[in-house]
Amino acid sequence: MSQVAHAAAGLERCRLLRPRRLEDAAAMLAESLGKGERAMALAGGTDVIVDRHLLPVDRATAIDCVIDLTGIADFHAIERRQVDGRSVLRFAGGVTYWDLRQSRDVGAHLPMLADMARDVGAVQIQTRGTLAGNVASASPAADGVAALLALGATLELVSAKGARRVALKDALLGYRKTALAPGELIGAIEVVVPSAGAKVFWRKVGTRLAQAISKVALASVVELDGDVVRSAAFGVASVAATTHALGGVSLAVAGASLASLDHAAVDAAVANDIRPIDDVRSTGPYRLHVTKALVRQALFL
Ligand SMILES: Cc1cc2nc3c(=O)[nH]c(=O)nc-3n(C[C@@H](O)[C@@H](O)[C@H](O)COP(=O)(O)OP(=O)(O)OC[C@H]3O[C@@H](n4cnc5c(N)ncnc54)[C@H](O)[C@@H]3O)c2cc1C
Repeated sequence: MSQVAHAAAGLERCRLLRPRRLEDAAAMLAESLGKGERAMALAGGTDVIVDRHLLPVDRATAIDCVIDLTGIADFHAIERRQVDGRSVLRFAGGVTYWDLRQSRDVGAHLPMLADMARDVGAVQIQTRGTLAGNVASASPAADGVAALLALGATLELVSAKGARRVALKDALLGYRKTALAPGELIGAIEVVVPSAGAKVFWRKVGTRLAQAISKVALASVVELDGDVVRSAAFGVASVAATTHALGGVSLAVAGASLASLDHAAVDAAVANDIRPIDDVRSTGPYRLHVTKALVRQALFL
């Protein structure tokens, strides 16, 4: 069931639809796009509303139809199940940072995600902003995306044509650009819980914790066989055009023993992976320095 209303969302007039089921949301999006309308999904609005209000009226793109996802049943669900002997956490598309902080499963099995959520904005943002919205916005400074990259997350994309699964690392195509096709919604995000002996790391460096976008933020999951790195996955924010997976660093350390790792070689791999820039929050050289330091902490502490 849906409710239809006319709403003044910011400066423009648009049709507002509020579906109760994800399939209905996908159908509404398809129908609106099929009519040639400009349609978009709205979750917590913490990116959308800010972006639209920052733009001068004449530069804001008119939107014909907004699909409000906040009425979808069970869209805040966090479920844990066993798959091939590993614990998998599934976050429905409406899961907020606050949901992550409150979840017993996250607290018990993946506290790094709750730590990340605690560092996003302040409580007001955490209760509205969603993990899926963080992914769909594809900002280079996305804390949630950094954590999900380190966890090797998979996106479940839903459209009127059906569902497909895409690895998050393959879904980030460039600055604010994702592989979501028009009409696709993020229905859920899944991660495999790291093994008990893994080194799991989160650290955000910014001017202050609350409300500050990061100068650099790093998440990592290092799986070990004794002292040998079986795999190392990273997600780092604010050092490249997209929140970045540091693929070169992962390759440089895989199979090596931590005790014998060449720190200079790891630093060189970091420098090769990222393209930090100067902006209002920091400088490129400082960001490079901090990223190297965080990668060392993640590997060696
Ligand atoms: C004051 C403030 C502080 C902030 N601090 C931080 C911070 O410290 N770290 C950080 O990473 N971010 C921060 N943010 C941004 C963060 O709140 C957003 O990135 C948030 O996660 C986006 O989720 P949302 O639900 O609000 O998305 P919305 O704003 O509703 O939507 C954002 C985009 O995602 C799309 N979308 C939303 N849900 C879906 C879905 N299920 N499927 C497909 N597309 C979808 C929308 O169409 C839109 O294009 C901050 C924002 C503010 C205003």
